[in-house]
Amino acid sequence: MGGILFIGTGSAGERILSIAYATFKNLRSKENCFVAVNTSKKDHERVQSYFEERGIKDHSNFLFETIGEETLSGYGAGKDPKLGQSAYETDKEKLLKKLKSLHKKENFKIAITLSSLGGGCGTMVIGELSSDIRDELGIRVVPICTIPFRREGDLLVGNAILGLRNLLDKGLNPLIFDNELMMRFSQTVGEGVDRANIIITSLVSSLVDLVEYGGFSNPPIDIIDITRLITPQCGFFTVAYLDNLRDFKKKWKDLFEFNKSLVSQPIIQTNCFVMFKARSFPHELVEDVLSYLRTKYSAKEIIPTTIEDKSFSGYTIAAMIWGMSIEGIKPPLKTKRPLSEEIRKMFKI
Ligand SMILES: Nc1nc2c(ncn2[C@@H]2O[C@H](COP(=O)(O)OP(=O)(O)OP(=O)(O)O)[C@@H](O)[C@H]2O)c(=O)[nH]1
Ligand SMILES: [Mg+2]
Repeated sequence: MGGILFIGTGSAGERILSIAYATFKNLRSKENCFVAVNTSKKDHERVQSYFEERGIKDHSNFLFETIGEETLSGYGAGKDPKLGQSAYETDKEKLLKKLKSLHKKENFKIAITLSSLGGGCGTMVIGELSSDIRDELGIRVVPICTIPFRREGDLLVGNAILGLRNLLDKGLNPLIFDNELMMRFSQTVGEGVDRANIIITSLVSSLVDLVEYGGFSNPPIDIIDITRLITPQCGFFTVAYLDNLRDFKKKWKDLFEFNKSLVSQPIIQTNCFVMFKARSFPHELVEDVLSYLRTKYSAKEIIPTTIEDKSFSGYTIAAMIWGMSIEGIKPPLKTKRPLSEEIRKMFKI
């Protein structure tokens, strides 16, 4: 009783959810439930074979829901968010009925929805479904979404803006993972996407840790507390980890900044959740981090918590920070073109 309802929408949402499920055993615990909502049946089959390859025999709490099958015949929504939205509208009643009955059985504490913005299915469905879960199931929702590599072009970038606007219009303020930041690490889009997925799934696993250990943390914390920090317009997350305390004391700030899921600036003030995790975490370092959040991120409200357990190795700081500007996202959410194309456009040749 009282786990997390995870929802993945579209190809990326479903893929990230399945990677998290396969990688972190603690997630699979039966009080959590995973639902992949997609127009593509192929994606569902892919995930099923992936579970098979990984030797995960029991995945009974990972459910597959196909939407819009009548019109889209089980294929993707062709990067057209209108098609994704109408697929959702068609099957919404049936889907919400299932989610309601799951919630009645499991009494979820919170829902976490995951999607990329940019494609046909996930872009609008994440906003629609998140707000329906909030309004009709009465659960608080934390949406997490990716925004496209800028070179993916006007269609995907434009779709992502549409999806973001839809979330904001519904009073949902997502945690954003900017795929573009992964260009720093990778030669290819595929490599960047893999790296992005590792970081997002680690965040998901930290949230599950919070449910598992939150009652023993200092101060004790309930994952629902996080939702009162959510404030416009959007948020980011970051993780800093090292196994050696001496190095960690010197480098945590660089790691914290380098691993941010989004680069932007606070609109005015921010609200922060920060989790410290180690076998035992030094008090003065906690103080340093809190004062850093106050000065660098104009943090107004901070919920800090320390989770200490003999089984933990190394030192981890995981933070989620809301109150960041969408206008201020860097690089801006618009298409990056090769220089030659820009010149041609400029001179109309
Ligand atoms: N981080 C991350 N981004 C992904 C992944 N797969 C796709 N993307 C990004 O997601 C965007 C496309 O979204 P998809 O999820 O593929 O699209 P969809 O919602 O399934 O839409 P349709 O296929 O048109 O129905 C692009 O910006 C991709 O770079 C993934 O596994 N991880
Ligand atoms: Mg797809």
